[in-house]
Amino acid sequence: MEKKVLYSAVQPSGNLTIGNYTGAIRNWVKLQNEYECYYAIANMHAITVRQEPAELRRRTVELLALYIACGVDPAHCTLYVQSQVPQHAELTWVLNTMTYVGEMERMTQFKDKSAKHAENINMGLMDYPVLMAADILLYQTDIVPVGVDQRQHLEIARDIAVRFNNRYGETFRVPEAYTLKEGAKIASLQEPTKKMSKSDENPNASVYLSDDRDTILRKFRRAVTDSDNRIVAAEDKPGVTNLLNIYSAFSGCTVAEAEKQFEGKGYGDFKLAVGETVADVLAPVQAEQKRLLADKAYLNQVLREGAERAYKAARKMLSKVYRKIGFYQGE
Ligand code: ATP
Ligand code: LTN
Repeated sequence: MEKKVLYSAVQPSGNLTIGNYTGAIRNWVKLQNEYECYYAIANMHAITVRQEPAELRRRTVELLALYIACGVDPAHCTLYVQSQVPQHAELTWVLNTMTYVGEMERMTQFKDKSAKHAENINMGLMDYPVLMAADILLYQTDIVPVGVDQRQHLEIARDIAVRFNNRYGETFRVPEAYTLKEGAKIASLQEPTKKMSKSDENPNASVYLSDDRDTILRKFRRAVTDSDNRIVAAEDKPGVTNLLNIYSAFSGCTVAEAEKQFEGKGYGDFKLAVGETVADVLAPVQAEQKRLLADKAYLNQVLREGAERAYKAARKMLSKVYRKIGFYQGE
C-alpha cells in the first residue's frame, strides 16, 4: 500500500528554539518511517519579514544540518529549500485568486506580525497563509505536523482546497493537521502567557537549540514563575505549568509524573532539573550539527536531490491545476 504523504516546514528566520524542536522537528523524526515525508526550509516565508541576505543564506544550511542532526533521514525524506521549487510561487498565484482579503486580514499571525512590524506590513506578510497552502497542496499531502500556533493556517489551506475542488472538480487532497499533545505549545520563559518564539527580542525569553549548557541553566534559573512555591500545573500558574510541560517534553514523563517527582521541592531545584534535562538532550544534537556543517559538499548534495524529487512531484501537480483552470499548455 502507498504511504500517506506528510508535509512540514520551518522558516530559516532566526535561531530555532526548543519550541520548534518539540512542536515540530522532533515529531518529524517520529513520523518519517510511517509516511512519505517532505520537509522544507521555508525561505520564501522568511522574507515576509526583513532578513539580512548573508544571514538568511547561512541559516538555510544550518537549518538543514539541524534537521539531519535531530534525526531526520535524508535517505527516506525529501529535504529541500522552498525557493528551489518554483511551483510554490506559481501555485500561490492561482490560489490567491480564490482567497479573500478579509480572510487574510483575520489571521492571528498576520495581526500579530503587523503589530510587531508596523513599518513593513507587506503583501507577502498578508499572503503568507496562501503560500503555505500552496506548499501543502502541491504534494497531495495527507497530514501536516505543526504546533498549535499554525493550526489556523492549516484550516485556511483546507478551505482553499475544498473551494478549488468545488469549482474545478476533485483536484487537491484536503490535508489534516497533526499535533502531538506534549510540546505542542511551549511558552516564553519571561512572559509565560505568550508563545516562545525564535524572533523574540528578549534573549532570556527563549531557549535556543544552539545555547550552551551554562546559558540554558541560567535562562531556566531566571524563568518567571510565581510566589506560592507549589510545583503543579494550573491555569493561574502559567510559568510553572510551562516548565512542567518542558520537563515532560524533554524527559518523556507525563506532567502528572513530573508533579509527583517534584512534590515538596523548591523552585530552585526544579528549575535546575528542567535546565539539566534540556541541556542533556541538546548536547548530542549540537555536536552532530557542527560535524555536518563541516561537510558542505554532503549538505549541498542532500539539497540538490531533495529539490529534484520535490520538483518532479510539484510539476505534475501544477500542470494538473493549470489544465483544470484553463491555462493553455500546448496541445
Ligand atoms: P517566528 O517567531 O519567527 O515566526 P516561530 O518560532 O514561530 O517563528 P516557525 O518557523 O514559525 O517558528 O515555526 C516552525 C514550527 O515550530 C511550527 O510547526 C510551529 O508550530 C512550531 N513552533 C514554533 N514555536 C513553537 C512553540 N513555542 N511551541 C511549540 N511549537 C512551536
Ligand atoms: N508557517 C510555518 C512554516 C511552514 C509550514 C509550511 C508548515 C511553511 N510552509 C507548510 C507546515 C506546512 C510555520 O511553522 N511558521
